[in-house]
Amino acid sequence: PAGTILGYPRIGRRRELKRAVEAFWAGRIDEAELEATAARLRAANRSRLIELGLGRDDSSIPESFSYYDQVLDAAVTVGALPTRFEDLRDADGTIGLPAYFTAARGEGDRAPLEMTKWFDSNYHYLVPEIGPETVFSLSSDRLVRELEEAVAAGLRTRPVIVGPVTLLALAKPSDAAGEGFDPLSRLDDVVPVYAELLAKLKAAGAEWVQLDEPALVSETLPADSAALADAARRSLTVLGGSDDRPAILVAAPYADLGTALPVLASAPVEAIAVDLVRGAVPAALPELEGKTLVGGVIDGRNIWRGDLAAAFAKLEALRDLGARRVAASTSTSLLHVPHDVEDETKLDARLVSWLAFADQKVGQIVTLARGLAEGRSVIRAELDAASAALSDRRDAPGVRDGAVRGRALSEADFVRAPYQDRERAQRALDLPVLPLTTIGSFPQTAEIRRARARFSRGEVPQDDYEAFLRSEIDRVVALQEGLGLDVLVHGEAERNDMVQYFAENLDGFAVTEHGWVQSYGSRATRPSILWGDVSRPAPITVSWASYAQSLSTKHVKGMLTGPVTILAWSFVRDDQPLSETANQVALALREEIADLEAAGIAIIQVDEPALRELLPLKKADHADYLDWSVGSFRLATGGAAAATQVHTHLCYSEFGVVIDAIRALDADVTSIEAARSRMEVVGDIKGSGFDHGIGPGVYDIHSPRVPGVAEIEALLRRATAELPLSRLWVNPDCGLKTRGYEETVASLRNIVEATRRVREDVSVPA
Ligand code: THG
Ligand code: ZN
Repeated sequence: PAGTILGYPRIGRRRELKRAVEAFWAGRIDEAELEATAARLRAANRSRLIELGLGRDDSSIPESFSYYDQVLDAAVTVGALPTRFEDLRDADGTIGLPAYFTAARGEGDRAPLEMTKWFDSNYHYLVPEIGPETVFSLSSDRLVRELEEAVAAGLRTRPVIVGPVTLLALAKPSDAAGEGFDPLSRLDDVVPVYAELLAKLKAAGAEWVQLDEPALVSETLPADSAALADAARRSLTVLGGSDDRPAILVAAPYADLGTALPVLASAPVEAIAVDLVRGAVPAALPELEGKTLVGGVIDGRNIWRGDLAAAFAKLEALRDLGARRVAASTSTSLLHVPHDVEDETKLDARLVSWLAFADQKVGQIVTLARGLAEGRSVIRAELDAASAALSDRRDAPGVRDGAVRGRALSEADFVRAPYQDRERAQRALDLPVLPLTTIGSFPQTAEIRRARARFSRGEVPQDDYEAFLRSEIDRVVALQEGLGLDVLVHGEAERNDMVQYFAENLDGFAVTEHGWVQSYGSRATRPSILWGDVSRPAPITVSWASYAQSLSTKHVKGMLTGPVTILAWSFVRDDQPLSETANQVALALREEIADLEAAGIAIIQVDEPALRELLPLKKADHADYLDWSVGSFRLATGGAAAATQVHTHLCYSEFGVVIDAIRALDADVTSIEAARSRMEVVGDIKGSGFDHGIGPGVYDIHSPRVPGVAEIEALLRRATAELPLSRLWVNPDCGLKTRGYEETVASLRNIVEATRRVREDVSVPA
């Protein structure tokens, strides 16, 4: 085919898959009904792609469905199930849906597979566990059945599966594996199972198959680039060497392939897909004869209509490399973008004309493919229309705002008073040893969600809604006072999402109605669209924070989301460097901080849970990223008085890669996740020389389990043994919004009691 996409959203235009999967988990529908709903969704997606112009029978439509996650799909296909789930296989050894979902979500003592970020995206995959004991065998024919389903409907689609190198490179050693075990060492054992799968797909009618090998572009995985490229060469030699297989398309998106590209070019496969949005068109490429080069020129990571003429020019440059054929594609799967901008009836029409969600991107691919087949002149009108939209965007009001751009920054804006001076000034806060606090959000009850939904539908007047929110704050403040916490929060009942809330209250952002993007499993977010220069028309959080503060003599924290996280969890404009956009958001937050201070808020938390997640895949890009990301946080907080205590919160405990950045944030207090790793992270903190306030979490909020007093006490003692008492804080791992009140109150009560016990031993008489 002259045009294709690497994958399509699978959650459904109205999140139908989420509803069906969650209904199945709750026992409201049975497996057959879930399968039927999923089959209808797949059929609807195929029809939609045909309607948009992809071919019925040329393998240009990817078969890229997943019930939960594509990495879990691949692991299950090759039978790489951790031993704790082995007994859940069907009698014939097949891994069916119940075992699949149990591996994803856990059950009783069976811990689920760990979840982590998929490359530098906001999608989370499940981490396979692989050891010397893993027995690889074809254990699911789901992909074969989905192809058969398409064939039966008269279509020839292209099955997509995560390839063997990426599967192993993303895996972690199983519990049974010895020290230093490398999952990639099992490559030769897993490849034959892939070969068997390819033979079955061929027998079922597949003409092409797509192997996703994005691990080849990453420099942030445990395996180095040379080892990954070598593994790719070995696996493709075997898979390509078989004559009982469909044609193979190897896709390695998310960044430049670098030295892995020649390896793929010389492998016995029929097509290679390269990311030409993040990567460059190679200058030359030997050994391409007979191969198809699939140019990923339409950005799969954002929602901009973009420069179609420039995309076409990249394809023309690819043609000069001497491949047999060149095809147009998206740079990555369209998994990262919402379905259809036509569904957005409330967005400004002018903004809509600048946008392309998945379906519009498919339309762009079809256009480019026609241009490749019939010549540039036949698509002139489409190229011109895209260019016109681009220049309309460039000049539209709000995209460039003189008042925002006119502000000059100086070095001093990024620097607060020296930490020692701040520490001294902050003694006026009069906090006890081991101050007790929470991360910010309290449980989002069904009542809160209902009230917000009714307010946003216009069914409840603003005054009533705000009165309801104040009554929530009354309750949450009283609860914290009763428990004996030292630094209180207002609970964030007014926020749907920690990014969307700010997007709704800042100029330069738009929010969507149906723009859902899968985050993990059945969960999704609606990233906001950051389209213009960012400014703050009015204070955002001040009234809630000061209302809460009016209820207590204890300090109430002001709660903000940091600039890097706001960028990471939005679709960000692509017409200027991220650093510039980040500084605009930072300046808006800086104004908010000044207003919070003026309203008497003495402790202000600026969360940056996404600081790690935007870290580029290429090491050469790390320094620049850390420079601007840390810089934007410092710009946001740099105006705070020495006596104002600035907190930050990060949602992970892998201190390693970003410890220098965390230190450079120069927050007075940093809270991090630590409970799941049993406080192991305090060793890393100590080793790194980190010397500001630190709150290693003592309560794993990801689980409904209530930690006991003795257990929390042991964690605290481990922390006090390693870190200076004067800098230690006591808090849960993360916000409490996904927990219920019952377990939250029980857990906080135990945290307070454990802290009381530790304080008794450590307090020195004044
Ligand atoms: N906000 C935003 N992006 C995020 C997170 C966030 N990305 C990373 C991380 N947190 C992802 N984690 C989650 C956790 C829960 C949900 C989604 C992503 C979730 N979503 C609801 C669902 O799918 O049912 C919908 C929420 C809603 O109604 O808005 O539960 O915190 N921006
Ligand atoms: Zn967190």
